[in-house]
Amino acid sequence: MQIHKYKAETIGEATARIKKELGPDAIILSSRKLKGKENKNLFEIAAIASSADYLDEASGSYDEVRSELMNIKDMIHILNSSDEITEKIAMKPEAMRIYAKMLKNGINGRYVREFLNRGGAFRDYSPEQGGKVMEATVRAMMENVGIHRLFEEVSGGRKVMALVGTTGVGKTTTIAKMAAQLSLKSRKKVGLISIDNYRIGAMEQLKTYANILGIPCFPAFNRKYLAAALERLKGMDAVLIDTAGQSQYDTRRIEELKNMMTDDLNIQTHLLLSVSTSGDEMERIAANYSPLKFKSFVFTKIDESGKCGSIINLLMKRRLPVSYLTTGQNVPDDIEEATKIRMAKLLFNGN
Ligand SMILES: Nc1nc2c(ncn2[C@@H]2O[C@H](COP(=O)(O)OP(=O)(O)OP(=O)(O)O)[C@@H](O)[C@H]2O)c(=O)[nH]1
Ligand SMILES: [Mg+2]
Repeated sequence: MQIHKYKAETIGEATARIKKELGPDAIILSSRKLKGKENKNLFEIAAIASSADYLDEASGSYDEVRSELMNIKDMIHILNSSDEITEKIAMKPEAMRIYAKMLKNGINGRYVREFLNRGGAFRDYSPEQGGKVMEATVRAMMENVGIHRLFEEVSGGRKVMALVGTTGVGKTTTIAKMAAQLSLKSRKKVGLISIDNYRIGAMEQLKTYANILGIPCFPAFNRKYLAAALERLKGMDAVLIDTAGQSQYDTRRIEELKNMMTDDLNIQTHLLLSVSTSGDEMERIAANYSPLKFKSFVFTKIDESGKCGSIINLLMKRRLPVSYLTTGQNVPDDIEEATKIRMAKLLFNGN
């Protein structure tokens, strides 16, 4: 294994040379700022051509070494963007690792730097304090994540909730999961209403779940029907309303939905977003659905995306809490109430 050493004024310059000369599989072994007058502003980076070289010769547990190398490999990503911050943390492996991990999970670089800064990653600390910096960085991120317990007060007065979102995001399935959890586990009286008048078979889909659970289910074609259905479900602890999927660009239909669920009906609305949707689209969906005054986000299809950083990118802009996460197609099991711990793991580690 041949170790190559590079000197350059910026880390970015050095990594560019490493990539050019040693190829894309190059691994950075160490980086340090050189001391002495003649070396002012110079960095020295040691690198090898590929991880295979290193693994052949490395002692100790193979898996351990490999995971360490992957961390180092991630660093190449961030070293490529040689900005002021990168230079600041270039000598701090722990901070670099957090930076790389968060970027890799899709969190916007601007936010990662903000969390690192608040977590103290740019201040002086000893290597042993690295773990603390990581914890403080994750805490700084989590200050922006609110949790909304949807059914907390189900016992005191009836709760009426509508799930809204784009087509196929998982509204009907999520309602079935919630209804099953509430009626089977929490022994609550639950009723369902479908105001999906667009898709053929929409009502049948919900009714099938209602029949399995042995709970009432009504269609509502307009506001009058909706008010009547709510009246019939007066004795319930919770009423869940399934709505038709609306394109975020179809503002007319979103308006129609708003006019149907008038304020006097006391319906709380929650917006479903699939984590496999791009960050920009999530933003647009949240913006275009805002007339419905939704109270929380439900993130669906967590199982279909390795990266969940787009969630925090959205929460930084739209400061609303998260209520539920859905993690698969199985009814009723693939649903989780959002908790701070779960969200921290999801945002930091990915799914
Ligand atoms: N992998 C995965 N699939 C899901 C999840 N939630 C729902 N689905 C699937 O997504 C598809 C659409 O789910 P629906 O519940 O019908 O979605 P919808 O929002 O009601 O759709 P429309 O009523 O047509 O707007 C179905 O195949 C579900 O099984 C999830 O958390 N993970
Ligand atoms: Mg549906």
